[in-house]
Amino acid sequence: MKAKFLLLFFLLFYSCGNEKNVQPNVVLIYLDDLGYGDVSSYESGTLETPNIDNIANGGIRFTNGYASSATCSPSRYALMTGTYPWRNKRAKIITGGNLIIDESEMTLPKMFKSLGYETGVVGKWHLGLGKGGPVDYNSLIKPGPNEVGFDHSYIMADTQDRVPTVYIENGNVVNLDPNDPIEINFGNDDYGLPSGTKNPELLTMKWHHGHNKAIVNGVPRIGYMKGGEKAKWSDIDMADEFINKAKEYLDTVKDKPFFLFYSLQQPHVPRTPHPRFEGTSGMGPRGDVIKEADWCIGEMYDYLEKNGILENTIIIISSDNGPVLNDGYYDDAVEKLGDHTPAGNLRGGKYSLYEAGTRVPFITYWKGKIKPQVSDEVVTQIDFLNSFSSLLGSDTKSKDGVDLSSVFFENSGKGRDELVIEATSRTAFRQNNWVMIPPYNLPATNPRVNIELGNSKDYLLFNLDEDISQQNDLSKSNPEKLNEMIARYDEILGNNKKKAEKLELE
Ligand code: NG6
Ligand code: CA
Repeated sequence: MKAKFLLLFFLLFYSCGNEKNVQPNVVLIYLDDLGYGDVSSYESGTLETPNIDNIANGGIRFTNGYASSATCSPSRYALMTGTYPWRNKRAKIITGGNLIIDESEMTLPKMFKSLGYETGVVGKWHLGLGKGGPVDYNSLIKPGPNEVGFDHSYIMADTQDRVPTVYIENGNVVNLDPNDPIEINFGNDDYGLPSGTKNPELLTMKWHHGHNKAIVNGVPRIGYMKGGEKAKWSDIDMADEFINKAKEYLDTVKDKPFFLFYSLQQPHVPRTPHPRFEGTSGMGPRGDVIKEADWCIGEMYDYLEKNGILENTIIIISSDNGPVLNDGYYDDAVEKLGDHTPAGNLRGGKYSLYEAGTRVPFITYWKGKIKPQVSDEVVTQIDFLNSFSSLLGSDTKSKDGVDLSSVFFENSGKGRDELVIEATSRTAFRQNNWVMIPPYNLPATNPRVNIELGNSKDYLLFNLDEDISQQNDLSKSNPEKLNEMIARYDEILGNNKKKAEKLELE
């Protein structure tokens, strides 16, 4: 009897211990417009990010880590679904639009949920809300994050520069007074709040392009807004709000396996650091909000450590697209840049098919499991779904993901051989160390943001091994490689091959 009891006890103990090992928590930290060179451990630039570096230096720092796209919503779509965004016509930058993930689609949080995880998202969403037309912010908003796999959500709908400037918790606008309903529009219906064009005297931040409508907290936004006075967020407190809400959520789930998507708003415009971070970078608000984001990441790390769950938590840090300085406001990002290089030695930036559009900081960390390493393997955010699924013993697979679990979590194995990258509906192809950019009959540079987009009348071909900054086009000198890549690219894209002449500059 006693022996049986002991055996049972042993089995129970063993299975619990074992289960813990195969069900690590996951905190996916995602930044908005953070460039490859904005993180000091990436050994470029002059901005110091000690908390990100601490995680990068204790984990795997990928030097060939990619977002799927050079803008936000498509990258987030690929991150969540493991599907190339160019397969989904709606996966474009969202301005008040509907949810671009189909409720029937497999998602990262759904995969975790199927294994018994608690799943939460705190921060920027930008994957759309509702369906079938304009969203009514005055009743339960769905479908949204809670309908595509998250048990809990505390989000900003689109971006900090778009209305409505309110938080949404599990489908309800936080602090909404029913007697002061919210109305917004992105057309020409000028109502409600004073606007940037009509009331420049009310501005504390000036607009450069776009961003000339509803003024909230002195900052003009994209879109008009009326109502919702008590629900409006405070921009300078947004970083604190998100980290506090993330911790509050973790307080409720920390004893179970959990997946948290912690999606920071920095350093997207408008850059509104809390006063305690003002001036900390010497680079104006863009640098200051990166310092602020770095502090938030340190807070998250400390939380996990203090609660005794750091060892059993995988931390991922990445960004949804590359860097931009002037993205629509005069905020000294250009003037105070100094020697800092947000894109590192990569060409282009946000919106670009050149490397800096999609190659971003990319870090995996698992204390005691992952050994510190710098990896040159090609990895993408599209691969998280398949890789976590494989790590956790699930059969779930996405359409375009590759199982890179050994590369991400075991310091072994090979990355991708090929990858189609996307930038505002244009696509290009990376194969091993080669990049081929097809012709696009569009301006070479977006003059408003001053970024080279990778558009050219002819094919471009680069060898990243020898030419990481994409200065030497080899399309004429190596037609064999070019043709080989065009053939494979056409094969992957199939019917999705874009007609360059149909595209417009977004
Ligand atoms: C663009 C905005 C830009 C930024 C971007 C979305 C204008 C002229 N430009 O339309 O400021 O908000 O959308 O950025 O309005 S993203 O990182 O979320 O994709
Ligand atoms: Ca972004």
